[in-house]
Order: sequence, then C-alpha cells, then structure tokens
Amino acid sequence: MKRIALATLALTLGLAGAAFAETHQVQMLNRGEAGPMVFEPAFLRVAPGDTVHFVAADRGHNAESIDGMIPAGAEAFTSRVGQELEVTLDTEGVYGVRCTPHYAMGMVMTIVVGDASAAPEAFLAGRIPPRARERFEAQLGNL
Ligand SMILES: [Cu+2]
Repeated sequence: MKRIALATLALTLGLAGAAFAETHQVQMLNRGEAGPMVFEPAFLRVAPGDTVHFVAADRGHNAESIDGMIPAGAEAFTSRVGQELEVTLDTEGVYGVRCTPHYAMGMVMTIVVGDASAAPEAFLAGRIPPRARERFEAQLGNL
C-alpha cells in the first residue's frame, strides 16, 4: 500500500515538473522578416525538456534535424512536407534544423537547448549550401 502511495506521489511530481516545460512555436514561412523561405524565429534558446512546435503556416515546408549538427546522443527528427511537428528536446547542445526542400535557399534555423555559449567546432564543418551557411553564421551570433 505504502509503495503504491509513493508511486502515485512520484507520478504526481513528475507531471507537475512536466507542466513547467514550455512549448515554443516556430513558423515555417514562404516569406518572413529575414527574406524568403524562413523559420521564424530562426534562432531559439530553450530549456531541456521543452517542446518545439513547427507550425506549417505556409505549405511546402518541413523541419529536419541535420546529420552532424545535433548534440551527441540527441535523437534526429524529421517531419513530412506540409505537416506540423512537435519535438521535445532533452539533450543539451546546439541543433541545426533545415527545411529539406529549401535547404539550398537557406531555410535553416538554430536551436540551443540549455546554456551552451558556443557551437561545437564540427557544427559548420560539413557540406552546407552557401545561403544556409550564411544564415547559420548569423544565427550563431546570438550565442
Ligand atoms: Cu521550406
């Protein structure tokens, strides 16, 4: 009986903790303040356990974590083009996200989970289209 009470207490506390996690909206847009084909905002700092909701505000976009640009141990994610995606980010670090169809047009964003004050050196080491690289460099300026 006592064991059940403890389990219930743990569950209640767990749920209460989850209630403090935030959900952040990111719009996927044909045109935003920064120009054509953007995530808005394009830079986001969140707490571990927070959720990012990619909103299909305009059609034809998706959100996909980029191989080699997410923290070690983090789970890759991808949405279908035109679909919403909610992803909960538990692993601290810097995440590079792209829209697959518009990667070459620079449709990328940076998400920082936790307190990281710099991107790892390998973050921009891979093959990145020039427009995407330009935007990533600008986004990393927020760190
Ligand atoms: Cu797109």
